[in-house]
Amino acid sequence: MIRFIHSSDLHLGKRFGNFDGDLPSRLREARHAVIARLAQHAREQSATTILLAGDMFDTETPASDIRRQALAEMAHHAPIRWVILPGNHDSLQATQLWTTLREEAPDNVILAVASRPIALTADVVLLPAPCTTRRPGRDLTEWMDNEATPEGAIRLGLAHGAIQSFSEEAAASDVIAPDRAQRAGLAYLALGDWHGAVNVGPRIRYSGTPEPDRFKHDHPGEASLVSIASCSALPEVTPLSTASFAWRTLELHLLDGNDPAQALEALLPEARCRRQTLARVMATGRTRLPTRTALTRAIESATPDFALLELDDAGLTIECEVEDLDQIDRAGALREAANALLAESGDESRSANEREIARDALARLYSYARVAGS
Ligand SMILES: [Mn+2]
Repeated sequence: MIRFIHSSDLHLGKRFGNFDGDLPSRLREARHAVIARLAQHAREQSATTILLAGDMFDTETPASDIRRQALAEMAHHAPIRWVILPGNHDSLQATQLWTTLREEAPDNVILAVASRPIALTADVVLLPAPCTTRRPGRDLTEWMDNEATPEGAIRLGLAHGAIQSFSEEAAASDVIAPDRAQRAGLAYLALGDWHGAVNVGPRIRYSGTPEPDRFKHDHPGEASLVSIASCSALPEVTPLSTASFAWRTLELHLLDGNDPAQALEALLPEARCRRQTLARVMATGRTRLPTRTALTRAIESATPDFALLELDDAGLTIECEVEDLDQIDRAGALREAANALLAESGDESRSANEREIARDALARLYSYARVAGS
């Protein structure tokens, strides 16, 4: 019997350079804080071991504070054991990183840096497949098929990479055989790389990242609690919530006549959660310029509540009536600019990006004109 926590893709030290202000450091700090949260779950659930299936670090050269503070936090939670697997972001090619980790790792941290079995207990053997390079170009789990272990032992696999071409970033030649658990007689294959939790089969699973780092997956951060009774028993998997930030894509469908402020408010999470929420509002539907302006105002008014609030209006069609353009001006240079932007925003011979720029500019021109005229 073994009970452990499976996690991956902590990406400690990730810089989040595409965001402004305090947000990058808040997101970076949240990734570090996940270590303590995983340990707390392990204690509460009587799990003895935490398997990290690759990409613990975001880069091959994490800053020394990132590395040392992570190891100090892990040491603090002994006797819980941590197993760290090199992923594609922190592969074995980063020789300096792994040499330093070997010198600094506390006793309760196991570095799974070789394709060799590691005895976790008398009857549980871990078969790790560390990433040798960023793009290994072959299935690194293949060796597990022929590796003998004591009779009746529970065989656990640990690997990082794609099982299909839906990987975060690996090339197709790196694909892990989706039936590896079956072929290698594994009770469970713990995978990392995909940042959302995915059950690939009864014995093979991506834990997902414990702290989401992008909008793509639209899935709360979690880790997997895994209990296995014997080498033939099916693993029992329970998700554990681990994230401090939520990344949410919210679809706002507008029709003209809708009050965008009301529609937005109905969509947004409750006030207290907003500080820890990054939200992207995807507006769709059709509106006229006044509604579009009211939507921008509603977004601007809610923005200070959030870690991040963005509007993506690429799917929103602006219907423009002459009377709307009349609000900008009845004639003259501004009106001509508005006419030109309206024509560009609907000109199918232009790229989607050009049309979007024209649409945004027209909406801005309208809102400036309204402010100036009011
Ligand atoms: Mn990753």
